Amino acid sequence: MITLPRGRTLRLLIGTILVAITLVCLSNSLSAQDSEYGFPNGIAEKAYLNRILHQPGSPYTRADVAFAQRAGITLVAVDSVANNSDTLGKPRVRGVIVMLARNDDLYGAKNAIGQLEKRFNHKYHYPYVYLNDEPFSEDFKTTMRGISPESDVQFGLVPKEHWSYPDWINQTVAANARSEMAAKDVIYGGSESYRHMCRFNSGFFFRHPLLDQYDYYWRVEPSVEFLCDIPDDPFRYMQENNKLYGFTVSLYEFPETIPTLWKTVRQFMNEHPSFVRKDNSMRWLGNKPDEYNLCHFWSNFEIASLHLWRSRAYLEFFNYLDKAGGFFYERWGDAPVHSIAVSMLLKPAQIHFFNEIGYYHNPIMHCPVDQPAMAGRCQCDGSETFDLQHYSCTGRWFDLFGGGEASRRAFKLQQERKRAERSKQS
Ligand SMILES: Nc1nc2c(ncn2[C@@H]2O[C@H](COP(=O)(O)OP(=O)(O)OP(=O)(O)O)[C@@H](O)[C@H]2O)c(=O)[nH]1
Ligand SMILES: *[C@@H]1O[C@H](CO)[C@@H](O)[C@H](O)[C@H]1NC(C)=O
Ligand SMILES: *[C@@H]1O[C@H](CO)[C@@H](O)[C@H](O)[C@H]1NC(C)=O
Ligand SMILES: [Mg+2]
Repeated sequence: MITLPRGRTLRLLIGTILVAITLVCLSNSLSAQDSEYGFPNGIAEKAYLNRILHQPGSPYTRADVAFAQRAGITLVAVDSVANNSDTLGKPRVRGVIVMLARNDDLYGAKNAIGQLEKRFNHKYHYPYVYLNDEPFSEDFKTTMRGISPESDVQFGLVPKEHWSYPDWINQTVAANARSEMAAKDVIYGGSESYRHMCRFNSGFFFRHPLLDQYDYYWRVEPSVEFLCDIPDDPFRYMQENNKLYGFTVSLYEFPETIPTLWKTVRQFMNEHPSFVRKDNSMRWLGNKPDEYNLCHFWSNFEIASLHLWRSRAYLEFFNYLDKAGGFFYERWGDAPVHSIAVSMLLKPAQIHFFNEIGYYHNPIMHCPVDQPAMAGRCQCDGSETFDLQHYSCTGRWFDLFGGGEASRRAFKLQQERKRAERSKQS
């Protein structure tokens, strides 16, 4: 509290000086934003607000602030809702489509991006970033540039330190773990590159310099399919609605791949309670704190905030898991790692189910069921969607946090149709 001195003139004078100082500070910070982002006045303020808004893990400690300063990030609570829907002049959302791929994924990459272009991006021209742990071939680059001629397309090499063993990993132990898992037929259990890939997607992709300038990313894998026209811009939706993570499919993880993951997560939560949101979404992960129900968002599709992963809370979480060694001694996937973090760091309203995006990654399909609203826009049958089948966790999501009425209706239709088919046969 500042108590102003008695005496009207003096109070007025000091008041005026305080106001003037505030105005100078404000205009300085605003013009700094303008020069950094090159937007006209007003819009710059909003874009800037948006960028700093999307930092999970509030309220921040002094250490968070110091960390943010070092990292060049400004922190504000993710909960302080700014109205971003006034997008007069529509500054571009800093969104990017990202694909990690190998040179021999070219055919699948071409297919997946071709569909995304046709369904969505030919109208928006969001840029593409392709990442690879080896240099992309000229053939890959030429072909992928040709698929999206109107978008900026960049090809990046994953730095070695993002795709190799940290020094605390005993590689003999890791190799033994791989052969044991292979012997037990655990999916990708014997693969070394798959483990580097999962660790990279968990802890490193968002640090690639080609992504520095972006706020949101859409992860696409080779050979996935986009089954519906996407008339609205999902990136803009995320930005305007303060969403930080978007999914289409959820399901149960193979328990053999993550024997000690949950134990490690619980240890992290005990040691770092300040990173765990009080109003988090962790109910989705199970009814009892000591048991993980294996639910996770299927991370081969993600539309999310890059700042979510760049936050101190997430980086500490990732480092903790990485030190525990489970990316190599077990086969921790980026899907459960991302999903557990999202559930811990975000409240349900910050997580979005992208129902309208029809999506297929072998062997699972998500198809929007809000028919006939989607009629003519999709090449899939909504009643065949995975969402409410027994191996999906999306029904649990609906139960806990709402939504999904249309999905439930379609599921009922599906059951009725199957019953009718059965009775016709008998
Ligand atoms: N550059 C590179 N990319 C990889 C490597 N392994 C996997 N990827 C990419 O990482 C992503 C996930 O790999 P996938 O093989 O699709 O793994 P998955 O989705 O769990 O399994 P399936 O799709 O069922 O095979 C895809 O975008 C792959 O192209 C690798 O060794 N090098
Ligand atoms: C946000 O602003 C827009 C335009 O100014 C207005 O139409 C809309 O109602 C506002 N939304 C909220 C939630 O305040
Ligand atoms: C790595 O593990 C193997 C097998 O358990 C062990 O013999 C070896 O001493 C370990 N190496 C280091 C550097 O700890
Ligand atoms: Mg895949």
